[in-house]
Amino acid sequence: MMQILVTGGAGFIGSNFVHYVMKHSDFQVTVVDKLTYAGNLASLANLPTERFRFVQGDITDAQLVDRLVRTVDAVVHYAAESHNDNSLADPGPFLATNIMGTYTLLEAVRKHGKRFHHISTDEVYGDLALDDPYRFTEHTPYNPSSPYSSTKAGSDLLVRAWVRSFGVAATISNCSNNYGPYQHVEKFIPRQITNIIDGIRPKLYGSGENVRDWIHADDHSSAVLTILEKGVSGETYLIGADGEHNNKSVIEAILSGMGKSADDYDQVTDRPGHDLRYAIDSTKLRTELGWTPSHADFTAGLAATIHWYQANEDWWRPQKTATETKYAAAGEQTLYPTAAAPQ
Ligand code: NAD
Ligand code: TDX
Repeated sequence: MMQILVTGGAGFIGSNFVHYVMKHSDFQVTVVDKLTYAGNLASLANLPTERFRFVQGDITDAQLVDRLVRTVDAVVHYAAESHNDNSLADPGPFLATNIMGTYTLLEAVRKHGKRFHHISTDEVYGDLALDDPYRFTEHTPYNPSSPYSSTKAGSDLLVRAWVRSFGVAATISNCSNNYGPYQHVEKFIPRQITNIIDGIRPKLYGSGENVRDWIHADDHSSAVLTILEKGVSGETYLIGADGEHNNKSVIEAILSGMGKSADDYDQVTDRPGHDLRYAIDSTKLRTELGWTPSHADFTAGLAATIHWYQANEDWWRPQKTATETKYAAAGEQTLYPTAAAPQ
């Protein structure tokens, strides 16, 4: 029975992965998580104690990391500072966790000869034109735009160097935008759903023509489990589910799905350096490892996600006011109230 260490397992995608692994494998799971503003123990409630344990700690703590890595067969590394807007306001924590944290883990897996899987993002490739016929592949050159994506790119390169120079058995996956339960209310989809619940108009950055390639968190989890079990050491796999939608259409779909007028949102200050379009070609993962997504219907997935936030207000309510206060303090301003704005 495999024992795995999941870093960042109290965050959005890490907690979804832990639930997925509990259901679809017999692995024993240890989560190490610092419980930053983004970590939430409530996302890991009711897991079987005989297969799951939680350790609060920082992945830059070399002694702790060494002690934990020694006891497992493999490390799945999700922990990161993950929000682009925060990285524009204060890049420091992104360098500490994303770069130094990954370095600390790599040194421990090198010392103890353990398998490592590194979770990364399609943002390392920069962005695409709206009409570009090509999507990102494993061969696309790195070209990150933000402090967040540049630290993720740096961490990917560290993993590659530890494979080549020290023979560490590691794989990397770069995934597109995830949605689903347990996502922090600072992120695009949960922010709009919880705004509407609170009677606040959704906030669209700039024109909203920006495209994201949406994948359900469960499909990300099934891909990572597949790579962990069948992936070839030293290889990178792109994870995506052909879910391209522009932000404007997603806001309209959320409003309609919650019984509101589709134009009842505000256009607000655009994100500096805002990437225009991400799109993943996941042919390698599908053909070489036989993975397929099972949540292909974005409309159905979005409806289930809206329902989850409506049913789990206790989970997100404690973060909501602080998150909106942070956006206001960062200078977010309404540019063009749409037709339905109150006069
Ligand atoms: P998240 O912000 O929801 O969760 C991050 C978790 O890491 C939190 O629980 C936090 O407490 C923990 N953490 C932060 N710093 C830590 C430290 N120094 N030591 C230990 N724990 C620490 O992020 P997420 O959206 O779940 O993203 C998880 C991973 O997936 C990240 O590596 C991110 O780059 C990657 N990713 C995210 C997406 C997406 O759409 N959200 C897409 C592709 C890849
Ligand atoms: O209120 C908003 N209004 C808005 O229009 C917010 C919070 C965002 N946006 C836009 C910006 C992006 O074009 O929506 C899109 C998605 O924004 P985020 O949820 O902040 O995600 P993004 O910046 O695309 O990055 C996400 O996907 C890749 C994750 O946060 C990263 O961790 C992951 O690497």
